[in-house]
Order: sequence, then C-alpha cells, then structure tokens
Amino acid sequence: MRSHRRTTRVLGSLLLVAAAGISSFAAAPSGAAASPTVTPLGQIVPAPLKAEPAGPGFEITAKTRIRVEKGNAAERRAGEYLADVLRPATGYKLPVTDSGGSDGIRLRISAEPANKALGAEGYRVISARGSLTITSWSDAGLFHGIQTVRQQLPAALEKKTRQRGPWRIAGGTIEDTPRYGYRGTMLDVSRHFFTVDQVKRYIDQAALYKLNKLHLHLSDDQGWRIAIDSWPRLASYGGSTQVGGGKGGYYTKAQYKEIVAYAASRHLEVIPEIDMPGHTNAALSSYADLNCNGVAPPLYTGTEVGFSSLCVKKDVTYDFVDDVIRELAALTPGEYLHIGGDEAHSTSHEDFVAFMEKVQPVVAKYGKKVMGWHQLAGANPVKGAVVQYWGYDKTGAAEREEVVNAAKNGTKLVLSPADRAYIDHKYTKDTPLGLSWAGYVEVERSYDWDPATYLQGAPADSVMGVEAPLWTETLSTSAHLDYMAFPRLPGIAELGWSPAATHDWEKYKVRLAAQAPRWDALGIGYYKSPQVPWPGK
Ligand code: TNX
Repeated sequence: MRSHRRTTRVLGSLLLVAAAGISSFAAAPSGAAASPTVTPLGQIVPAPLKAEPAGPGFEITAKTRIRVEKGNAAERRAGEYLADVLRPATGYKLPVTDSGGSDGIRLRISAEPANKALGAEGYRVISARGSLTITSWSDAGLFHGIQTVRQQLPAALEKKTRQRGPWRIAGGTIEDTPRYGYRGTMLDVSRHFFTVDQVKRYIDQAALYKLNKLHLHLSDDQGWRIAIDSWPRLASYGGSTQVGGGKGGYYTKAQYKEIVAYAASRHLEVIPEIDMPGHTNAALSSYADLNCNGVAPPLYTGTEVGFSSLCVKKDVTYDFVDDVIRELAALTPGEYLHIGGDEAHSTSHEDFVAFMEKVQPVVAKYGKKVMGWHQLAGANPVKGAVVQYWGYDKTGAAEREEVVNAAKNGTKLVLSPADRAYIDHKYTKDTPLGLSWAGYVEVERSYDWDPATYLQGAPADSVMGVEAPLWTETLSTSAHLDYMAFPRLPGIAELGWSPAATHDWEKYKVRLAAQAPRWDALGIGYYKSPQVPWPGK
C-alpha cells in the first residue's frame, strides 16, 4: 500500500512535468529561480470538459488591459471582479476598458451558437500570445471561466500583497460546461452562528470551485438566525444562543440581503432552509403558543436531535408557517425554499404527512419551489419538489425505496450521501473536529463515488446534482470550517461539475495537491490528508 502510494506520487509528478512540457513556459527564464512553473492547461479543479494545449500562452503584464464591450454591464461587472482578483498580487493597474482593441484579456458574453452549445454555465478560454479570451453565453459562464483562469495562474496570485511574477497562463483552449446544474454546499448557521463576513468567506471558497448553490440552514433547535418581522422573538430570543451556550446571533433582513447579493455576485443562489416540523426548539421556546401544551420549553444548547416538533394540530402553527415562508420568500430571488423535514422523531408519521400536505402549498403560494430532506419522499412531495438524499451505506432498504420511488415518479434528487458528502464528518478517528455517525469520511472516500449511480434504482436523470452539507455542532470558527471543507469541498464540486469520464482518484489527487499552495496563500488551513501527495512531501 505504502510503496504503491509512493510510486503513484512519483508517477504523478512525472506526468505533471511531461504535461508542463507542452507549454513553452515550462522552463523558468534563466536566473529567475523563484519563477513558478506554469500550471499545465486543464490541471485545475474541477477538471474541465476539454483542454487542448497549443502555443505559447498568455502573460499578464503591467500593460495588460481587460476589454469588455461598450454598454455591456454584465461583461463590465465580470471585468471588475477579475481586476479585483488580479490587482493585489500582480500590483498591475489592469484597467477595465471598452475602448476597442483586441489584445489583453477579453471578456465576451454572446449568444452565438458555439457559446450556446456550452450551455448556460459553460465557457471557453483561449490563451494565446498577446490575448486571453473568455467567452460564454451567460455571465455565470464568464464567471466560471474567470475561476479557471485564476487557477491556471500561480498560487501567489491569491496573496493580498504584491508578489513576483511572471503571471503566465499555459497556451491553448479550454471548453467547459458542468455535468449537473445543482452544485451546492450547505452551511449550518444554527448550531453555531456565523457572521455575514464569515459566510462571505465561505461563499468565495465555494465560488473558486464553481459551486452555484449555497443552502443556509437558518433554524434548528439551538438557534433561529433570520429576522421575521411578524414573529420578532424568533430571532431576538430564539437566536440568542447556540451549541455550548455562546451568544448566538441572527441576520437582520438587511444583513441577509447582503449575503444573498454577495452570493449572487459570485453566481451562487442562496437556498434558505427553515427546518420543520422537527428541529424547532428555538421557535417553540420563543412562542409558547406554538406548543401543543402551550408551554414554552427552555432554549437548548446541546447536540441531541429529534426531540422537538411544531404542534401539527393547532391552527396557529399554519399562521406561523405562512408568515415565515412569506417573509423568507420575499428575501429570496432564487427558486427554492427548503422546508427541512428530517428527523421529525417527535412527530407521528400521520402528523408529518398532514403537516407537509399543508405546508408545501404555502411555498407555492409565495412563488417558490419546495426542497426538503429525503423524509419528504414519505409524505407525498408536490410536483416540482426536490428531495435531498442524506442516507448512507447503512440506510435501510425501505427508506431508500421510498426515495427511489419518488424519483421514478418525477421528484428530482440532490445527493448528499452522509458517508461521502457530509463534510461535517471526521476524516479519521484521530482528526479533531466533526461527527462520525455515518463513519469516517477521508478525502478519497468523499471523492470516489458517482452521483448517477449512488442511489441504486433511481433514474440517472432524476439527479439534479450534489451538495456537501457542513453541519456545525462541533464547528464554531472559520478556521474550523476551512479544515472540514478543505480538501473535501473541491472533490464534491468536481463530482458536480466534471464529466464522469474524467473521474479518476489517482489523477484527481495530483490536481488536488496542486491546490494546496493556493489555500496557503488564501489563508485556508486544510487537513493534510496522507492520501494526497501534497507538494514538498
Ligand atoms: C443529521 S442530515 C442531521 C442534522 C445533524 C447532522 C450531523 C440531517 C438532515 N439531519 O440535524 O446536524 O446529522 O451530521
């Protein structure tokens, strides 16, 4: 095992060198010992659909301009974003200009057939002497193309202060488009509260790997995190603590809108979740009326699950649900509202079904589509509902069947298998943070599965994509989030983006390892898994 690993590591580096040889920049200019080698075209995460190395490639210099078309606001926005990414480390001016001319970095959104053929999120990058062109049918595609260019540049680009170049990009053409339209991660801001800035940091990390959905778990037993005007105590009281008894917190509507807008600027759609009818202690302790016995329980700061339930038989429950969904829908430009539905162990099955029967139409009434954890499959999901599968290798056949049958009947699936995609789980028994009810989730295990076949019997076309949930019972700082998400989040992103034909752990781990200097430059502290051939090891 050990020697096998070492052999593949050496082989991997040889392959890298060989591939770099295609680019004429492979050798650093004489005397420039510190010059970084150019990243071979396509050696990025997620792996692109196609990368064809050719020619000498492009170099960003002090004279480079970023060219957009006159009057094209989306191109200009992308141009300004790209300039913000490039300016600190290069120290160059990089003006964004619409003055015409064909040299420099050119950003183009157009509906020409070749762009349309790459789909709504696809893009093409052409790197040649004198010009680097990114084209797409959409602004999202252009943004993803920019992430590709970023990864083709030296890792030092990510530093906040001026670094030595040269800033070269291997020559050739990348054509790229995602395998799945849903590529997400979930952040649990309920068990521990995370500030707007902490959420923005996580959004930027997700965007670097072309994720396009941020699911926010906004309520649970331990905390209610979003201001609801018609039920103000949800946030002011229900949000006043967290796991371990810390002070918690909540987002005002203005702060929440700031998160949504920031995510949108990175082409991520925010999917807010209010978990119901279980996982509701924070709400139940804020309003006595919501309890069947009319008595508000105390706030909860432990980590048990399954003990709370909204009172399914009371009318006030549905006034509450209507108000919350109405206010949340008004804050949500995206299509989906997530209504939870997991681990409702204190709700009878009959009540659970009755509750979902009443609540799903409320989501539609406010113009949104239902998303729910896969338990919703056992309660007549409405047409257009999406269920999120979080089972694992020990999930019973009956439970799996329920989801498979829903999928056969047209319900779409987002896959978050807990033994693969749960990035809140410990890597090994010895890693410090995380849970392990679904086993340990090392980097290879987290990457090495296929979303199209994971849930046996579900039609491949029922799978909308993948999501990596980051539950936070044991996580309370950005450093904790970094350590759990890296290096697993890029692997889930690759499963969502890259063609199945590129899936290969031995090759992936080499590309993944090459990301480490970038994380170092970004200040992301990651888990140095012994499964990955990290540089300098
Ligand atoms: C199960 S996954 C839960 C969460 C926990 C998580 C921890 C799901 C829908 N419910 O309440 O935070 O496990 O891994």
